[in-house]
Amino acid sequence: VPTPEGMKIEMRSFDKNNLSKEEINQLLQRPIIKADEIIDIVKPIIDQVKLHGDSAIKELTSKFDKVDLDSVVLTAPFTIPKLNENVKNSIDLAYNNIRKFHEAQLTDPITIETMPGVTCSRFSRPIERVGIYVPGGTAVLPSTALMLGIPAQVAGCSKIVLATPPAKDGSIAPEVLYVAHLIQAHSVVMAGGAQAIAAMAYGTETVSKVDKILGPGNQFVTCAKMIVQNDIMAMVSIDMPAGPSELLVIADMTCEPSYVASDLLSQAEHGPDSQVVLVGVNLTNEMQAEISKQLDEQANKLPRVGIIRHSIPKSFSIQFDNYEEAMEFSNNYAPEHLILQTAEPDSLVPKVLNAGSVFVGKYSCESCGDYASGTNHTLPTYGFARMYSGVNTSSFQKHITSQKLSKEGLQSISNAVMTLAEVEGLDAHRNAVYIRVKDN
Ligand code: HSO
Ligand code: ZN
Repeated sequence: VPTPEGMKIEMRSFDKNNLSKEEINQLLQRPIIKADEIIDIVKPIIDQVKLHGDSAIKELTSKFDKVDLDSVVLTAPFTIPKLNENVKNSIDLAYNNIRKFHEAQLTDPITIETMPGVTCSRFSRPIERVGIYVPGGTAVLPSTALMLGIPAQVAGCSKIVLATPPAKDGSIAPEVLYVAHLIQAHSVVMAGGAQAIAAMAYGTETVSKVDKILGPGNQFVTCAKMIVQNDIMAMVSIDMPAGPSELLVIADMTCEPSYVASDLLSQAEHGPDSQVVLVGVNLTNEMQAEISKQLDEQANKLPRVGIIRHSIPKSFSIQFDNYEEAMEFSNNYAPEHLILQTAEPDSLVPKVLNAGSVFVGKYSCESCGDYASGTNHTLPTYGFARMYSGVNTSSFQKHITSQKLSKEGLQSISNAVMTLAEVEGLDAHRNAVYIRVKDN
């Protein structure tokens, strides 16, 4: 239930000592996504785009975004309206930091001799055509265009297609266009939702078909990505499944209550489903009350307080007796973002097993990572931090292996290969070795 206007905006609060194991497990659960209902809506949209291409995109954009498009695609070079100098410089600063960090992720080829004369290598190549999805909705997100476009550019993708829904007047935000220019995008698809995903997966008269689609989005976008990934005829992959955005803060008595509250709110303002969690280590009642007071006070001054009235009541704080328990809870929750506001935050980092990205110490707010420090903000949500990494340079690459055997190398490995081929009953395999070594 959203908090009505005039009522205190607060999280539910728990102490692990008053909870059963089941109740703690319950808190780790994310909101249930009604996948079937969403599939029923998304599937026909995908089929429509597959069948009717651009005309379907125009029809759906008119229906959902209330925009009548003359053409679906803007192709580089883009005409960029003049940006405010400070905005331009800020985008440039973010671009440079994100670029540096993602360039550092480029890996050298590996070559090793596994045994004399048997050389194995691995090298990377860019995925050629990539589609990056920049959500519209309640906020314009040039930062997401940076986070997806820069690693694509660094990896060397030859065609970057950016899709984003147009504003009510049919335009694309100048900041997003400027980023499209910086990342050397090939084209901008002026569409959002499942229709944009379908257009990039299958291609239309004017939208280029891509090999991989990356980027955050609402439930319809995510569902569309999952469907096209499973359609072998589309021959396209995606970055990861996604749910609503989330943050977990671990705080002890050395934390700054106003900072903690500001961090929780920065994630809570994203959307009504955003979930924020405060994990306290031995916080006194006074400290908990101070954080709660700060949260309410700061929230009520924010333009997006309406969204926060939905997200904060769904969120919670939970108290633990020591750092080990707090870390265990965090690892089980596997948050998209983890902030450590404790006396010795560095000492907790080695204990992080599951998280999308970690913010160490009280000056490391999530906002810095969201925009400009260098790390990527496209991160696994919904507990998928257990097995997925956030978007990074290798998200835009394939790793190819190669090998070279000398005559002597083949000789020394031949018995093992022929024996294993026999075990598997695959005689042609055995023969490919035998035919080469029999005369020696
Ligand atoms: N916190 C978001 C990313 C973002 N923040 C974009 C601001 N703009 C990802 O969970
Ligand atoms: Zn954010």
